[in-house]
Amino acid sequence: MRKVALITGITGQDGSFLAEFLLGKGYDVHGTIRRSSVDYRERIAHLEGQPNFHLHYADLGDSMSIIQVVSKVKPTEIYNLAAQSHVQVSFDSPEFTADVDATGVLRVLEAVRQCGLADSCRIYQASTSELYGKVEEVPQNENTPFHPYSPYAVAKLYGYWIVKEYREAYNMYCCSGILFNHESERRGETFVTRKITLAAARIAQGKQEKLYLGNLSSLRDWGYAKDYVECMWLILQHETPEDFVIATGVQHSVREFCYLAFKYAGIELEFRGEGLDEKGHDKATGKVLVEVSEDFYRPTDVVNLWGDPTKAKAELGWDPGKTSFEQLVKIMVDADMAKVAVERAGEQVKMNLEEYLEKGIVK
Ligand code: NAP
Ligand code: F7E
Repeated sequence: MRKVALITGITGQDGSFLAEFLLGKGYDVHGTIRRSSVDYRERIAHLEGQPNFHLHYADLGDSMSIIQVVSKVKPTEIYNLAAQSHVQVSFDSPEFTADVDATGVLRVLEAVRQCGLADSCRIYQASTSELYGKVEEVPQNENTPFHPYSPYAVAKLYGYWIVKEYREAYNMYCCSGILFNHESERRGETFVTRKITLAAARIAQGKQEKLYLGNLSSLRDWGYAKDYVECMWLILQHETPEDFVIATGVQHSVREFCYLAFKYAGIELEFRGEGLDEKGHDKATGKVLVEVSEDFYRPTDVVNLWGDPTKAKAELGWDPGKTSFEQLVKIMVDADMAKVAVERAGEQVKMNLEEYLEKGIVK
């Protein structure tokens, strides 16, 4: 049987892990990339050149490009991961977010129908715990009512419903994974976890003075992205197309994440004060290393996400406890400590070279 996967958003955190996972399972993996003046393909650079790994230009805002790639590749599975995925950015670019995260999903579904693949191609939609937004119950499961609380979440809610509509109207195998936050050493640097681990590494190695954050009390159910992409695949292997909540079932605050990340970087923090006046002090020196800035507060913020992965555990056999919160933070801090050390070594080499050139030691 042909195993051909098409991943939209392959250059992203999840897309890169999923591509590795599917290649390991013997799939032909095709991914869509966007043209940009600078190439940002570092997450998948190591896969390029493999015989069963292929890239195509397409944009979720351009239905013709999607139809073209779907008709050419004829995938047996589509993983629609492409999105404007930053909640804060969705307040600044709400129309673009709606076009890609809402209408973009419709474009993928229609492309599959118009290419005559409705009966043969399974579709995974990257849905999100942000649908629960201003939460109506804790923890959240597949039956919890939605209350989206950002332009991003509202757009993703359309994606969720249009997938359900196509499943029921056209009997298509399409479903949504309602994934809670998942992070990794490949996480974008403006999401709170990565912002923290990178800053902790830089501060520990003398490359940054302070870290400014927004709401420290916000609660999230954070998992490891590598574990979550396996679940995307499991959802599409299920006998019937169904939606699943994917989460660890464990909740922590931004403050706790921050404390642990600095601890792994060798700094013990002590938080004092409240609200905008709260500060994270280095316990050993008393120096303020973390401050709160209003700039990182959102017009409406989702503050109490906590997932209940019972269904995924029972029906997919997925293990939500594979990577603990502590292990996740450690993986991220270790990777950023190494990254900063390499950057420092590079700077030193450059400085030495400049000095040698100046002194005429090398020409
Ligand atoms: P990410 O790192 O931000 O990656 C997003 C991907 O979408 C990138 O490859 C990006 O391409 C691509 N993209 C953006 N706009 C596009 C457009 N107009 N046309 C085509 N591609 C476009 O996100 P992620 O963390 O991997 O998340 C993957 C998906 O899961 C997203 O849909 C996200 O909303 C959803 N999700 C994520 C989480 C999480 O915690 N990570 C939780 C729930 C749901 P460029 O590289 O060119 O920008
Ligand atoms: O914020 C608070 C912020 O930007 C988490 C996306 O992958 O997960 C992600 O969305 C929390 C929020 O992720 C800062 O207010 C405090 O309460 O890391 P984040 P997110 O908004 O949860 C969901 C499931 C997705 O679907 C999305 O695609 O942390 N926070 N201080 C901060 N957040 C950021 N970014 N920066 C801060 O300085």
